[in-house]
Amino acid sequence: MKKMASVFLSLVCVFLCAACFSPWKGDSGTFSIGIGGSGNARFLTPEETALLDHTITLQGPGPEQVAAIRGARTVDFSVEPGLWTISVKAFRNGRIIAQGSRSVEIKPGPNGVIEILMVFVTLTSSTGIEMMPIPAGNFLMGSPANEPDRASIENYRTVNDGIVTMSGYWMSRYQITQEQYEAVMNTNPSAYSSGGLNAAAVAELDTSTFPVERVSWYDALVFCNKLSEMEGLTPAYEMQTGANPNIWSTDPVDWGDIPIAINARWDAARMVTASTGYRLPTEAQWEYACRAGTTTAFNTGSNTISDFTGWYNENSGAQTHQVGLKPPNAWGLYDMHGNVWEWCWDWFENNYLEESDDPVGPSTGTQRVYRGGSWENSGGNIRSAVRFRNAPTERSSVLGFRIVLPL
Ligand SMILES: [Ca+2]
Repeated sequence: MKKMASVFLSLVCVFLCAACFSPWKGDSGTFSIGIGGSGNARFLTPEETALLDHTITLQGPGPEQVAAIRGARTVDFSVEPGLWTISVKAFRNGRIIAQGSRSVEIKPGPNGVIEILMVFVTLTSSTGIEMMPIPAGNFLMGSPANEPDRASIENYRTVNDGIVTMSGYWMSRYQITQEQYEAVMNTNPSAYSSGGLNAAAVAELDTSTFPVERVSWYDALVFCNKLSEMEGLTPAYEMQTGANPNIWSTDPVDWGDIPIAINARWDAARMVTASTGYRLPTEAQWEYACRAGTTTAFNTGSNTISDFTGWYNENSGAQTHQVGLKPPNAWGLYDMHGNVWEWCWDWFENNYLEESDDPVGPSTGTQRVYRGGSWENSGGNIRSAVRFRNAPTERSSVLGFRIVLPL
């Protein structure tokens, strides 16, 4: 005899869901799956779930059952009582985002609540760039008035008491390295490399996994779109072509040579709506990921700099270092503090705009923001809330970048 069982994909805590089940009718059976977990896993928000495709597979005493659902949170199965293995995979644009499975005995009638631990899968690009899942959530962006070494440009927004709401995204675990940059751009401009301006400082070292530096904001845009093309993603940036201002293109070949002087056409680059490709973090994405839930001056949970916080002027020996040598933050990201500054998308403005949902900053400006501090800065200047900026043409041995992907 077959029993009906409904699988509820619940993206909130299963114990909270239990109260909202519909009552049993006839010989139907209903159970709930809560997607969540521990360690590198977390609960997805309903907003994130709405973006994902789920494949649910049941294997047991009867024929295998498979359901594919998009965005929805419930699906019905008809299964015989017995021991079944329930597997759930979550996809976005064909890439697996998270997966989990567990075995459960399906009995006639109510089966209660079943939790499936969803472990996030770390994405790795063909060039070896690891991307870590950053959960959706809220945070207080900026620094409190009593934080040492702060500046007024770190003041909280007044809207929503300074609380900023973020969607989930992926962020590269490390700063883009010299070998990753070279694999995409066929050049390594870094000062701290064998052919670089500061080659003498690293004469005995393999710098392939040192952060790339001396890259402009314009260089970073080209890197992002080229990498997206290599990965089969739709590029995130478009700009008017050099030949025809009426045509917008995502192909860096159409953009022409990367300018070394300020260029209005490059400054007018814009995001492609719903693009799936790599991009620079917004300033909000950068600080939210850096903090990883902390509210202290540093993402270690401390207001005091330590040797393990990152590479800064008192421990760097006046040079960059291989990425990933200092401990990661709570979300698995390395070198958010120090080593090299990291370009963000945003135009710089002294005061944050009063936008509290996924802020993207001003629509125009003259300087782009960078974050996190570098090997040459004091501890006070590698804090989570520190903001620096420069012209998008700036190429400096203290300045690199990392990248993000939409969920
Ligand atoms: Ca950094």
